[in-house]
Amino acid sequence: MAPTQQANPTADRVLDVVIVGAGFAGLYMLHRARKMGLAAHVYEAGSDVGGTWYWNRYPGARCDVDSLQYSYSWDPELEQEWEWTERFATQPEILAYINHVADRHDLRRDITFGTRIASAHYDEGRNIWTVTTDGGETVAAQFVMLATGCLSAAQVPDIPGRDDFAGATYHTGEWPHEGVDFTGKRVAVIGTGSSGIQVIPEIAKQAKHLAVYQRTPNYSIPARNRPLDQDEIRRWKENAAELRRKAREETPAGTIYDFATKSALEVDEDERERTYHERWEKGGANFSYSFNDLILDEAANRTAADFVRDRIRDIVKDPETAESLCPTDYPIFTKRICVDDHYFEVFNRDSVELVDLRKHPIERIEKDGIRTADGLRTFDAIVYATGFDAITGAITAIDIRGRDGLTLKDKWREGPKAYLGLATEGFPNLFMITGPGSPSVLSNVIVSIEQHVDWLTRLLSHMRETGEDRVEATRQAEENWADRVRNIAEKTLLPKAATWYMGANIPGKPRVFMPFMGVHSYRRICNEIAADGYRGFVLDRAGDAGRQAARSA
Ligand code: NA7
Repeated sequence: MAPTQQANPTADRVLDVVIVGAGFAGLYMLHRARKMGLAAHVYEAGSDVGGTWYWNRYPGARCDVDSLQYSYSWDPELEQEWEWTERFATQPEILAYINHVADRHDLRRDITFGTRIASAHYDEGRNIWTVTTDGGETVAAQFVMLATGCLSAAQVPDIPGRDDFAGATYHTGEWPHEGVDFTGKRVAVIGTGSSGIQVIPEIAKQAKHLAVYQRTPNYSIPARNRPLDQDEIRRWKENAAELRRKAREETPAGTIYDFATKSALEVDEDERERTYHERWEKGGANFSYSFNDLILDEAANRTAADFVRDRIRDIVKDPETAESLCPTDYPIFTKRICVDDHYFEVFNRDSVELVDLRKHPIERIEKDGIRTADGLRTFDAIVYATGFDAITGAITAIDIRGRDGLTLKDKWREGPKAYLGLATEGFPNLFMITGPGSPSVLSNVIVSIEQHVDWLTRLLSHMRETGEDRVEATRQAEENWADRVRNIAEKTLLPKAATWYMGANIPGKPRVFMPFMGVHSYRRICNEIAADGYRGFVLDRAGDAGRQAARSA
C-alpha cells in the first residue's frame, strides 16, 4: 500500500482512510487503522459517538443480546474492568460504554461530528476517492470504509396527509435527546416491530390514552430482564477469552445460547411443551434455540408459533384483542424475534387500545389525528416505530460513484451485490462494514463488526507488504457470492416472510435476501479467501500512474 499524500492536491484534507460513521464499527476501524500508522479520520452525522445507540433513545430502548456478549472483545482489560449492570443493557448504559471506549482510546480527536458524507467519487486515473461532506469539505483518501450501520436510515411511511398533523411527531430512531413527556397526552404509536414493542409499555405508563396501530402482529418473548449477579459476571470474566472464541467460531449468530440438539418433532408433546415453558420462563431469544430445526422445518416451527400464540391468549384478557395480536400468516423466527418487557400485558390497561389495521386500514392522517376505516381518533402526538431502510439505506443515501462514474445506486438497482458483503465490483478500495451479503443483522453485530474490521486490517497490512494499492472484487466472485447467500437462506424458512431482511418494508426496494446466515461458517470462508491470496479480489498497483497524474495536475 502506497501513501496518498500527494495524490490530490486540491482536497482540503488528504488521508489514507476515510471512515463514515462513529458507531461500534467506525470506532473500532479507526482504532485499528491508527495502530497501523495510517492517516484515518471518521465523519459522523450525530453530535457524538454511538451510532444506533446515539439515535435510538426512545424510552425502553434496550439491546436484545445479553450485555456480557454485546460488547467489544478487542480490549481485554476493558472487558475485565467494565461492569454491566443488567442482563440486557439499556440504551443509556450502552451509550455510556461506547463513550467510555472513545475516551479510553482517545478516539474523538480523529472524528468530525455533526457532518454527513454527501458523496464519494472514485478517480480511476489517480486511484483516489474524493469524499465530500455536507459542509463542503473535500477529502482525498485511498480507502473508504462505510461504517454506516444496518439500521440507521429511519423510515417514516408516506401515509396520505402525513404532514397535515398539527401535533408532535417522533420516530423511534431519531428520538429527541431531551426526552419526551407523554403525561396526560393522547398518543398514537404506529408500528409493532422491536422498537414499537419496546416503546409501547413505556409510553403506556404516562399517556392518558395510547392507541397502537398494528399492521402485522409480531411474535415476542418476555425478556425477563434482571440485574446481573456478581457470580455470573465473574464466571464470564474468568472465561472471557474462550467464551468469545466460542461465540465467534462455533455459533450461527455470534452469540452463545443454550443450543438444543433435538428436533421439535422427535420429542413427545409433553416434553415439547415443558421445553418451551422453561425457555419462556427464562426469557430472551434463547427461546429460538429450543429445538434445532425451528427455522428449517415448517411443522417444527408451527409448534413454537402455537406455543407463543397460546401465551398471548393467556396474557391478553380481551379475546378479540388477543386474536388480533396473534401472528398467523408467517412462521415464527422469520422476522427478527422480539424480546419484550410486559408488552402484551399493556393491552389489559383501559387506557390502551389496539387498532388492527388489517380490519381498519389507515385512510389518512389529518390535522387532529389518524382516520381509519372505523373513524377518526385524535392525538397530541404520533410516534412512528416504523423501522429503517435496512442494511443498504445508509449506503445508497450517499452519492457513491465508482469506475466510469457508475453510481452504486444504479449498480444495485436490481438488488445489492457485494462480495462477502464487504466490497463490490466497480468500486475499488471501498468497503462496507457489515454490508449486504454478510451476517450483519442476523448476528450479534459487534462480533460481525470485529470480524470485518480485523479482516480489513489484515488486507491493508497485506497490501502494505506487497506494495499493492488497489483492491477490487471481481464480478464473478460477487455473483457467486450472491447465489451462495440466497441458497443458504432458501434452505431455511426465512424467505417465507416479507421482511426488511429482503427490503420488503420499503416500497420499490428490490427483494433480495441480504444477510448471510452463519457467523461461524462465514468467518471460516473469509479466512480461507484471505489465505488463498484474496481469491475473488484483484489486487494491483495503480499508484504510480495515479501519483504521476496528480503531480501534473
Ligand atoms: P421494524 O421491525 O421494521 O418494524 C416496523 C413496524 O412498523 C412494523 O410493525 C411495520 O408493520 C410497521 N409499519 C411500517 N410502515 C407502516 C405503515 N405504513 N402503516 C402501518 N405500520 C407500518 O422496525 P423496528 O424499528 O421495530 O425494528 C428494527 C430492528 O431494530 C429490530 O429488528 C432490531 O434489530 C432493532 P409491517 O410489519 O411492515 O406490517
